[in-house]
Amino acid sequence: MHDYLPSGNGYKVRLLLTQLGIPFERIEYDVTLGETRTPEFLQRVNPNGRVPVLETDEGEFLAESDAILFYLADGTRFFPEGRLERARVLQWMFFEQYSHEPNIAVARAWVHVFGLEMTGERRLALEAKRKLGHEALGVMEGHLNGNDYFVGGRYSVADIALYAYTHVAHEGGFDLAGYPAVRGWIERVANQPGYIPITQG
Ligand SMILES: N[C@@H](CCC(=O)N[C@@H](CS)C(=O)NCC(=O)O)C(=O)O
Repeated sequence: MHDYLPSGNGYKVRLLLTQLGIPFERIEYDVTLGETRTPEFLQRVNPNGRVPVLETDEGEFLAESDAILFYLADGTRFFPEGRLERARVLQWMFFEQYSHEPNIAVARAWVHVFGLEMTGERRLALEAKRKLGHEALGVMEGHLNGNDYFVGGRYSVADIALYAYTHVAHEGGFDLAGYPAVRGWIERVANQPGYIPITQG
């Protein structure tokens, strides 16, 4: 697995691989040094210059964290069987990639990972990310108020996809105090068998 330890996108894959009991080798890149932008990486691993990328035993390279989750989880207890429920997992994963990750993960990356100096322009951009991030958290809160998990009443890769950056949202300046249902769900996910923290490679 081509990875970067602080990455929530990478963590999604690490967590699922561990919970599935699949041994894996991690190849670490420091994205703050542009190590995923070298000509070799772009040509061999991912032309989009990003991790995580799963390199299979057959020598295939699969990018995009939620696609990797689908690839690994399909046919296991982490992915439901019914047609609508399968689509619902995708619904929450697309929500994660469009409404959640670009705001909550990016705010965290600016503040916590890159430690960017806050110019006036960046402060405004960060405020915009925080506003949209809180909207996404509000949608999650609404769903979890009455549901223990995102799909079908049980833990699935929809939960893994959303958990990755939600449980570290405070590192991007998001206060979860106003989201009690989200906080309860964070605890339920952290109590799943085979759970590992984001800091574990
Ligand atoms: N949509 C992608 C996003 C991947 C992504 O943004 N990866 C970041 C680390 S979290 C990265 O590799 N950044 C390095 C760069 O853009 O140069 C996914 O879900 O895997």
